[in-house]
Amino acid sequence: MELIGGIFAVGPCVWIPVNRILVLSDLHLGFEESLVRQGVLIPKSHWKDLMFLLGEVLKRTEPQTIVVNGDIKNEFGTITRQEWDDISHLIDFLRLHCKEIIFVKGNHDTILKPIAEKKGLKIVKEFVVGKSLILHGNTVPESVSKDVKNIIVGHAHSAIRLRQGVRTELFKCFLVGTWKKKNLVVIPSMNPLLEGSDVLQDRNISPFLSKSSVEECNVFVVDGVDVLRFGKLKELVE
Ligand SMILES: [Mn+2]
Repeated sequence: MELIGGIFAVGPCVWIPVNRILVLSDLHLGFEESLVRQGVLIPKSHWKDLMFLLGEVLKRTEPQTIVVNGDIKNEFGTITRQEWDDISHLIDFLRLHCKEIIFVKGNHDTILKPIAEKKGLKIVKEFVVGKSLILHGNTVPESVSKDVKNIIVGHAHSAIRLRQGVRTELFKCFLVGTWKKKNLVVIPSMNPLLEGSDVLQDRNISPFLSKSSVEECNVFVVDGVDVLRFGKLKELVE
């Protein structure tokens, strides 16, 4: 599904075919451990679900470069054994499917450095490809080059609650709008356990979006590897 000129969505990931770049965001590995510590029961299939989804996305895209756009891990400050193993496993898996992996730093990634060093991976603040700037998106940049036409961010964990008969369900979604006259693409979280924040309830999910600019965003709903166009957020409000 094309989100905006040359930028596609495959599952919860952004795919830029001309550069063979796949962008995924907000894996929040270790999130299930923190839930377990809080006494929340979760399905054990979580890791399998994530790897299956990632496998499907990789099969459809065959990227040259994979950009992990921030918040690969969940906890601030410490790293648990589980997180270390998961991240290590994930990097090895991604490496089998691309030539290059780039970590863009997120606000939860304070101690990602030792992992990146061990795996010989670079951590960057932002990544420019063609006319697109990829960054985590917890803060807005002070200045952006005139050559940049598209800004691709994560961090917001964008989702939307949809009604199906009497039931409602939260779906991950992309938001496509504008920020300072540039195209803005907000990527949802890749973590299957972390559906996200409902944009119909919370208009302040990203520092790149004001209450009025979020209303103008086009919503693209993610259902597994499929992505559906839902039109503008303000038209979905009723
Ligand atoms: Mn974040």
